Amino acid sequence: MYGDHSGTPEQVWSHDAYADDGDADFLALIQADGRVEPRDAMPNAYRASLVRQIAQHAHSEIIGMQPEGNWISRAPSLKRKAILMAKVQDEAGHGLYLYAAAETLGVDRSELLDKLHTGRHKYSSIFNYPTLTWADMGAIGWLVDGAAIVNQVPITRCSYGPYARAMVRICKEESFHQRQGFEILHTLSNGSPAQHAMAQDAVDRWWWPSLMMFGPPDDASPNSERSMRWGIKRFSNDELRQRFVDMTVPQAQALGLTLPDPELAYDDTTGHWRTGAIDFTELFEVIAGNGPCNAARMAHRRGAHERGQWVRDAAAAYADKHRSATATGAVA
Ligand code: BYC
Repeated sequence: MYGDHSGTPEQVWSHDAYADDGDADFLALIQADGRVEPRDAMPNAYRASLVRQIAQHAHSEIIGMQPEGNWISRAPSLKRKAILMAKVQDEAGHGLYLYAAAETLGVDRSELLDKLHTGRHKYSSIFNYPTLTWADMGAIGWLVDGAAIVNQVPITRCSYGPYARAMVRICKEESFHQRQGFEILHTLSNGSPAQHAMAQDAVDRWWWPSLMMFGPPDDASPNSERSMRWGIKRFSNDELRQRFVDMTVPQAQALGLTLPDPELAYDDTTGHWRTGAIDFTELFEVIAGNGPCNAARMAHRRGAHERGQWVRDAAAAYADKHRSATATGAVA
């Protein structure tokens, strides 16, 4: 029975069907484009793959606060500072929704964070590059959030209900982020020659890493086939990458900026923009921990987690106090 919200999660997670690798009811639900809900029986591998993807996504959101957080104190005006602070706070919120979505699969947030901190979980390669100038705030908003939208809008139709629903609000916020990045670059591109050059330099550095965000090419993507069959992913890595390129080239033209690819050309027969070859060895190196900022990002994250221990202790003590006061009737 799918969409059944009765019983406790523990009761359903110990259900026999949970250990099975995809029974007829589950496959029929997926084929009918239905949504799997937390208390539904699901194959172990489906659950594990969702935990893997949602956790990586959540980790990316909170690590993604670092490159932009780096510029809050140096934003060029009060307005820019307020916008950037709101954006970085949005990323924290996205992490929160996504960790909560992962928890509906029976994992604990502290376990997921521990896996991130000990290098057993990945996060997006894109956040291992440095933010060298203010124009990087524009390039991240325009390219990184632009890529995120293309990748994440299809996840609003993911077969797992809580992940799909979390993505609706995230995508709306990413859309605002992308526009603010475009606006920063538009201002710089139409400013002084030095500002234009700063905008161009940022685009030159962020273009190729943004294309790598979509993951390895389809023929080197071990998870894609099954994730697409199960409705976790709706499009392949290469399909989404192409969609992003087609969307972004005209926007670069509107900005008066060039993309750093001499082989970029419009293909009349397919109606798509073709890029030069992407250097995927760089992606694999960054994923393996050898990008320019991997060590710094992880050290900062672990430090922030340790410094936040008192907040978690205080919240737990407050919750305990509230629980015992409620049990003794001291709180209505
Ligand atoms: N970086 O079989 P594949 C954001 C891993 S948040 C690192 O194709 P899959 C934003 C992949 O995990 C951006 N690792 O995997 C935030 C897999 O390893 P495991 C994050 C990568 O899952 C703040 C292996 O390589 N977005 O935009 O089918 C501010 C083989 O790959 C990367 C999401 O997480 C990478 N780029 O497809 C601004 C969206 N690419 O797990 C913006 C949700 C691949 O087997 N996730 N790997 O050990 C997805 O859509 C998919 O998980 C991916 C990868 C397309 C990323």
